[in-house]
Amino acid sequence: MLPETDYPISITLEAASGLIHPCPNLVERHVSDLKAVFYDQSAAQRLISAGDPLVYEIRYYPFVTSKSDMAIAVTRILPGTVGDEFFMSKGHQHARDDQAEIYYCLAGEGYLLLDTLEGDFRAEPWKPGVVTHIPPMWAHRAVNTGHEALVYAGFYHLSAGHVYDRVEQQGFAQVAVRRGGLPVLMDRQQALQG
Ligand code: S6P
Ligand code: ZN
Repeated sequence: MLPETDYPISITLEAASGLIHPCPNLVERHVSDLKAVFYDQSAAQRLISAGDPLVYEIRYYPFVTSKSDMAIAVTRILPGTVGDEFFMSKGHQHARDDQAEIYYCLAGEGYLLLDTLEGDFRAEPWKPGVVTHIPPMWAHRAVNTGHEALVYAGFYHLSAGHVYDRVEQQGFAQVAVRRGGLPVLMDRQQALQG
């Protein structure tokens, strides 16, 4: 007889809404939870004072067995901006240097921004159906540049761990901003200088 945890499990995922059933874990992040990562700190503070809106929510299901620890996390980023910078996830690296992750874009449009924080940067354009492999040690952040919610699923090992400090302190090389009504990527240093 196997332990209870070691039998197959199925859950359901609604691509358009990002809902999973069952959903044992829900995390909400408001502007105040990721204030430090937006380049326009005054705009972030104004939004917090005006009610601190929700930026995104994460629903995740841990598939933990006696010998493995995979998980699925479905993130739904709302449309919006802080100043002219699009709503985005906080961004993190994995604590373990042997832990990759796979992201699958389910709804909406935007970018997956990837940065080694040591000189390499990539922006992967996202629309429904795009699957991106995130190699170990690349910090990753999704940005919603559209008018609807951006929904994506991540597949990873829980033991990968999350490190947010370096992203918070250093930022990514580029930011996604709305200029002339359109989304553009620009150097963060240039954005900071106005
Ligand atoms: C976990 C995975 C995602 C993110 C989520 C929110 O490894 O990459 O579930 O946690 O997209 O991003 P963040 O940066 O707030 O954790
Ligand atoms: Zn991750």
